[in-house]
Amino acid sequence: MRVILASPEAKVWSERKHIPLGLGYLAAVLREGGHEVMIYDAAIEDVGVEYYIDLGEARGKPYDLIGITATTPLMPDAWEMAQLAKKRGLITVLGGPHLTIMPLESLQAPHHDYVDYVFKGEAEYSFLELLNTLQAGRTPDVIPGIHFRHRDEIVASPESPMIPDLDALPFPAHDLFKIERYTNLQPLTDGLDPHARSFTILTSRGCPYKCTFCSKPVTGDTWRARSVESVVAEWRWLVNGLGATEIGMTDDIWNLKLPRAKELCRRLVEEGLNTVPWVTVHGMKVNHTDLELFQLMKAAGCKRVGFGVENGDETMLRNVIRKGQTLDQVREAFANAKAAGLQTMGFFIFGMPGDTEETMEKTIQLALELDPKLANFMLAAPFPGTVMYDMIMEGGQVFADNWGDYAIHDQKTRFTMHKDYDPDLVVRKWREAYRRFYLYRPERVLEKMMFKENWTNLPKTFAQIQRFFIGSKDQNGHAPASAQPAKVAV
Ligand code: B12
Ligand code: SF4
Repeated sequence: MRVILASPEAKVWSERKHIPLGLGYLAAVLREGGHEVMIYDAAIEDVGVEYYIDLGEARGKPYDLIGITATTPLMPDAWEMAQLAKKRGLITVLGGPHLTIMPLESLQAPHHDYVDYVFKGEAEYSFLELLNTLQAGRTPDVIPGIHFRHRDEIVASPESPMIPDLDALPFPAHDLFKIERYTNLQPLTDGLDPHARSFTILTSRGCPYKCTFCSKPVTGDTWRARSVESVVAEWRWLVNGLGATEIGMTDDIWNLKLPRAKELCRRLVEEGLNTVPWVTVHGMKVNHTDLELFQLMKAAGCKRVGFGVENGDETMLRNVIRKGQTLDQVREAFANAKAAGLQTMGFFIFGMPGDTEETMEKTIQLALELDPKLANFMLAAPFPGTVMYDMIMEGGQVFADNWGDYAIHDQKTRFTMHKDYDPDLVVRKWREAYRRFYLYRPERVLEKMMFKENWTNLPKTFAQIQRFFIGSKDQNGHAPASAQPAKVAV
């Protein structure tokens, strides 16, 4: 079959473009199975997906099916894309994190008019099975994780167990990405290179921790690691075969097993693959690190490490966020990473249930104390299916009424709780954090002024100043009263 695998544009991340790796994995498996695949990522394209659909038609090689990926905030765009494709006669399939949490929603009105199949979970093998079934002219029956309408009923198959042997999967079809259109992975600190050849790599899937805000429906609680040799072989292909200029590790927790993490670094050095800089895009876990790991990472070409710090209050960390780490472990990890010569990034969340002026102040104080190169302050977003969502529903109310509102970098809160929780205060403290970290310290201001991108792209600079330091009328505080109560069904 001829297939388009598509991702809508994540507007909130418009300034940094990452390859949608999940589509790369699906593409690789479908290609091995004999299907013809193109990847369409709206974030880097100048034309809509319909352009390629029409082009295929005009050239006498029409596409048969479109597979669309979506996280929660991308759902409105995913539905729009499915609608466009359906109008042109394609079979439409949806998958990804949001569909894993809420597979039925997209098969109900009004979406069932344009969504044919939905997949829950890791879908490399099951999606291939669907394509083979359709190609053979058969009706799909029981395929792991598949959901579809048959007459007036929804057929829902149980999800398959998570793929146990990740080494058995082919490498993602990195060659199908228009890689020169992606930016470097951390433009906030490095400048936005619009022609970086930045690839991401996944060395493991899953995470055994259970942070209450974290929505990890796809990769789950069981950590599954690829062998070091398999990772090194993919790394070699990226560097020597595809000319990578930067690599980002996107595992949930690549450093869970310290000896394996160290072994990977040693092998990168031995192979001479340490010439291309790499970063940990998502946080490392502080309590699975030591000085030697950071030194080995540095030797292996790593430039920057990120850590999920989340909150500066020990009780919040332990009882509300359930992060499984202490503040001392956070301090130690930052100190060791800096001592090894790595740049650091810290991720902090504002407005978790139970956050007060005092705890948020402690978070700001901790950020100032740790003083990472980049501090990322985020507003808590209650993704459905998380413990945090349940905590809120016990005594509060979610007032985001559109999945598009679930982008965690948008400057508005999305829920309220009992009388001690003040959504407006949360936004004020969040903005204060940015001001105190980036604006009120001369060394930081100087650093920003030396940053070429801030002068060569003034409209963007002003937009960021507005967004992080000032805010606009409709972005301050929570959603308008008309958006309440919650219209979100879980
Ligand atoms: C790297 C990453 C990013 C990168 C790049 C994202 C990109 N372009 O793909 C950046 C930093 C830009 C990013 C941004 C955001 N991210 Co992010 N990100 C990740 C991370 C760590 C890895 C993604 C990945 O490669 N996974 C590995 C692949 C193999 O899995 P997958 O993509 O889910 O694909 C598999 C299945 O889902 C399924 N599948 C996927 N698509 C399709 C399509 C079809 C048709 C089918 C049949 C199957 C299918 O099959 C795939 C293969 O098994 C995940 C955490 C995680 N463990 O997945 C979070 C995660 C996806 N992100 C998340 C969030 C919240 C966001 C943001 C919304 C944050 C924000 N700013 O508000 C944005 C949204 C951006 C977007 N594109 O949607 C959440 C999503 C939760 C949810 N309920 O949707 C996750 C799960 C993190 C978490 N634990 O909370 N993210
Ligand atoms: S450690 Fe990271 S990936 Fe694991 S549950 Fe916590 S936030 Fe999610």
